[in-house]
Amino acid sequence: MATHKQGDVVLEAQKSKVKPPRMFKVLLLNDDYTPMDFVVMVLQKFFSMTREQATQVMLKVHREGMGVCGIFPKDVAATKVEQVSSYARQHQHPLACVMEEN
Ligand code: TYC
Repeated sequence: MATHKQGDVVLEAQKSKVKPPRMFKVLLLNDDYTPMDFVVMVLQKFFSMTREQATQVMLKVHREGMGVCGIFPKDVAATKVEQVSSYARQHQHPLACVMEEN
């Protein structure tokens, strides 16, 4: 806000202080042991994918070594990584899930 000579008050545009949140990719890594069906199930369960979407992502990971499950704010990404890792451990599969800043 600036006050001019005549006492007029002028409202000046303020620079926005709101920054977009840092976003993180959640990635699945390939391995030789986790069954394909299990990976598809994980993608449906924790990333709300359809069976068709989940199959595409699983095959990409299988062929290319890694693939993106989704992009989320830091706390959400960390929760997904923990949920997937814990679920894979419970089922004794070596499936690895990691996050990296987008
Ligand atoms: N490579 C595994 C197999 O041949 C399948 C697999 C896909 C494992 C994706 C992990 O993140 C993964 N059974």
